[in-house]
Amino acid sequence: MSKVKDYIYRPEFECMTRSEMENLQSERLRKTVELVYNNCKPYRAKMDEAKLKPSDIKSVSDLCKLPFTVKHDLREAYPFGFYSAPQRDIVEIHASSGTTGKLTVVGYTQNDIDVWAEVAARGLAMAGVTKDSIVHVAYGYGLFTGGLGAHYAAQRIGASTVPASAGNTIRQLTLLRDFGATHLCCTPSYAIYLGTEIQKAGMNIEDFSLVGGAFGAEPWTYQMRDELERLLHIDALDIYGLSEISGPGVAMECMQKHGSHVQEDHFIPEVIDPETLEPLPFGSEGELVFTTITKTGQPLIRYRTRDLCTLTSGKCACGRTTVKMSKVKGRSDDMLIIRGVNVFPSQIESVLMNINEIVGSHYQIIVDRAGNLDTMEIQVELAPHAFSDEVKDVESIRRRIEHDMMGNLGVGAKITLVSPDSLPLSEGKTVRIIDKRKI
Ligand code: DLL
Repeated sequence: MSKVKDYIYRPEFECMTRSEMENLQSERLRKTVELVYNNCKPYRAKMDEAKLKPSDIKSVSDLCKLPFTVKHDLREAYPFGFYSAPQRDIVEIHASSGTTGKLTVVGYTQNDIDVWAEVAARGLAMAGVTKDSIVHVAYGYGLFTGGLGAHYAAQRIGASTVPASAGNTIRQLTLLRDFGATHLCCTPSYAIYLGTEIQKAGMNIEDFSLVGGAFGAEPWTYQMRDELERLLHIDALDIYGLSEISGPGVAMECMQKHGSHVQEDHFIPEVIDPETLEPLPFGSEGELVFTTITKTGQPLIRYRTRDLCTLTSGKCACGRTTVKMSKVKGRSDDMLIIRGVNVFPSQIESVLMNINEIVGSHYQIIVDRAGNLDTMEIQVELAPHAFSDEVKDVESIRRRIEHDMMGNLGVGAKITLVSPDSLPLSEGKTVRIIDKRKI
């Protein structure tokens, strides 16, 4: 029997009729387009190039006229070139990995933090979080949006929030049990890990008070949900988000456990064909694109997430009418998510390029899952001149690379040095990534 009582935090928005929603979206879209055209140079340039004026955008049906935004645009404007607000109005800055190791920066006004807290609170309400709940946040705090996003959501609802942050499993379990946490927020793989460690730590799940949790930042399957629910005796719900749009809470699964409701009065979702860039109808799988319509610090127009999924419309059995997105089925680029941390192969390459004892371009990344935790091994070829019989020399190069990787990627990787010319060379596209995880 389910222990979670899903309730609708903001029925006036989450249960709107389609025409009410479209009217609201149209009004907010017009304002946003006006705002970015007048205040954000890259958007003015994009719209001028497309020969568009803000007055050409009258309703959501005009959305398809607007140009797309991609991660590369944000990187080119690094750090603050995508702001639509003056620096003095930005109250918080987050960042996530960019394709070349340069961070993708997101500036939030107080309004944007309020929007984020609101949407994420709607999400936690789906997991039954109320003022009486104790929410243990084991997402990392910092530039990553997981920790603070879940934190803002729990505080908005008025729950007791435990900002545990990531790491130190025994301490996490002790806090969870002793503080009587009712809800856990962390990556699904870490939650499973916590679950499997309970017995090993000499603890008993019966002594915990957990009923539910919001798990995301990385793709996970229905099978993982079953495992997580069995291990922790909870209802495990999916929470989706990305820093560029706001953070966790852009969409969240309700207790129907079949798709995540997109908070579409704040973020308009579209699914496009990643090749032709044409919008696809509901029910078709494609790349998810978002337009923010209430943010003021760094609103984004038609931002290509690279996440592949399907959108569906219609009233959900939970009572909500907002569009639902399926679980993310993969990505249309080569970004890897390792224990919730985004990693691009190009970041790894740029670290390797700076180490002259190795052949920086000869490497292979092997991603796997040990138990339920992601592992990453990077095999790199030593340059002939560095190839020595002295084990200690080789070991010191290996440790240096491991250290630099950790510093640059924010997640550990096992480095294996191999002899020159031992990695497979392919005729066509080099296979850099071997992902053995079954997701
Ligand atoms: O991962 C925000 C977040 C934190 C979401 C905590 C949920 C919970 P980024 O670091 O910018 O932001 O990474 C965004 O992570 O484009 C997806 O590829 C992936 N992702 C996030 N949530 C999910 C999910 C945060 N529930 C990128 N399922 C996104 C699958 C997810 N993938």
